[in-house]
Amino acid sequence: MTIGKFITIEGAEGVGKSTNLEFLQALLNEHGIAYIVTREPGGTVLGEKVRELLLSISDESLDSIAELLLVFAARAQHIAKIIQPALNDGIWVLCDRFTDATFAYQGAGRGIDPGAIATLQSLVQQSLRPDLTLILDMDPVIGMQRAEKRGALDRFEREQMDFFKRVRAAYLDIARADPARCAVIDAAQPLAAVKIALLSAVRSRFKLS
Ligand code: Z5A
Repeated sequence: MTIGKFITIEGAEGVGKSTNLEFLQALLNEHGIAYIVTREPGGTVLGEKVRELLLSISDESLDSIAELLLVFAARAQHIAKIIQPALNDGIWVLCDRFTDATFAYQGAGRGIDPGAIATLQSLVQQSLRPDLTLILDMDPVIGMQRAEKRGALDRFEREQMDFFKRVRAAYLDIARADPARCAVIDAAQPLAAVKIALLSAVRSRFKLS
């Protein structure tokens, strides 16, 4: 049995991850490839509870290290219960955010040492890394305008613009450091152009027609 492919999609607020995931699913359907779609934080019963804790507004502010550990606790469960079993069965995994988000949000955003994040990454993931990461890149001012149109802002979306600028810069740094894994897509283009760029990155990476 061939192991499945692990594709992650990343970017700051409102870049269109959910919208573009649908295009990706259509491509895999065309090729008869079995896949699951999942997300972080989330993907399991425990992970969805953690997601609620992370996104909800509370009177008690969340300590950054507590936030980091919650993200990795959810990830450990997600890998053990969903991601690794699917990959082992030859099923492709499409994941809305993964550890690059931790380097971007908890690392660059909150200022946590990336070395500490890398240590947790090794502990929780061992050798598991995405085969392809699609980074949707856009000026965070536009992204926040899109996010605001959707209604009430969550705990992350209430951050200041500087936070989102650091997040964006971190994603671009990650892509520069690992070009074999990452494809950066200009998400400010009209959706039809984003779709073409995204699907072309996936097709060329996995030699799909
Ligand atoms: N987080 C973290 O801190 N650390 C971690 O390790 C992980 C996560 C894994 C939840 O993520 C939060 O968790 C996240 C970081 C933190 N921060 N926040 N918030 P999330 O992925 O669930 O949250 P999100 O970034 O807000 O994603 P989203 O709500 O799913 O948005 P999106 O998927 O990027 O966008 P969308 O819903 O597809 O599109 C937004 C709107 O723009 C929508 O109306 C679209 O129709 C429109 N759109 C999309 N593309 C276009 C184009 N090209 N043109 C015009 N309009 C467009």
